[in-house]
Amino acid sequence: MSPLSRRKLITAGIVAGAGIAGLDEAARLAGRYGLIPPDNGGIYGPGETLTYATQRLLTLHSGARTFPRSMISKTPFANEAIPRGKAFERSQAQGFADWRLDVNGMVDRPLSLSLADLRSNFPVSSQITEVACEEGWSYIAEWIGTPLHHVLSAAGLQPKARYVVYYSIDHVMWESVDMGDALHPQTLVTWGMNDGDLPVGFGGPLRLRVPRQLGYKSVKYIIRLTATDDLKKFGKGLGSIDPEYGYAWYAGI
Ligand SMILES: Nc1nc2c(c(=O)[nH]1)N[C@H]1C(S)=C(S)[C@@H](COP(=O)(O)O)O[C@H]1N2
Ligand SMILES: [Mo]
Repeated sequence: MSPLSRRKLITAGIVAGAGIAGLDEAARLAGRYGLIPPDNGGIYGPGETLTYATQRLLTLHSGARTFPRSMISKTPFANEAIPRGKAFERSQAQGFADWRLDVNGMVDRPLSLSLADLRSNFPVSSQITEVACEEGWSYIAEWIGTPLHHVLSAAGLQPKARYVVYYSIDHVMWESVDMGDALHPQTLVTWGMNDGDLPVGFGGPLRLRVPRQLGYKSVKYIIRLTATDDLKKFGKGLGSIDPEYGYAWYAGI
């Protein structure tokens, strides 16, 4: 059986399971195929599992929509909900010369990369994609940076790693993605936007853009990437900060 038809079959099984025996049965089937998201408890849990499992089977390799240059938003909206904090201000005062992106966890060679390292020692990629907030607004911009998979290969990502957890310098925002998104070519360690450096309002000097998911997965001011096989060890074990406030860990669009 080809991988595609197998995927379709598993999807059909999960969806049929949801119809016949309810969401719990769907969750059980999803579990058999390793498609359980970390926020699978509580009343929304089975629904989250169904969404994640079916999306993953259908769209693992698909790309986020990209736009022509003419559609770049003239007045993009920078949502600055969480204060950046003192550590950010200290680094900003030095023009971010001391900014580091640490790469650790399940890697053979932990890294501590400066902005200059990222800009000159890795392949550069750009994309024109949309940031879509869960609150309904969105904007389109060009994002320029290093695909995350290059950074992970340089660090010697271990085959057993299943997720990448990433942190903002504000010590509030942290998120994670599975390897489907971590290794996807559009997932970008971003240092440029439109025609220049990534402005502070939009996450500069460094932001992880995850264009296949809602805006909150695109954490601004990133300082650390941790590869892991177990999200239960992080925070409340729900995969990221957002599910602690009732949002889905998997926020595919
Ligand atoms: N560090 C940090 N990253 C963040 C946020 C934040 O408050 N702090 N907000 C998130 C949310 S909810 C959204 S929708 C997007 C907004 O992106 P923008 O500021 O470029 O508009 O950033 C995400 N990344
Ligand atoms: Mo958001």
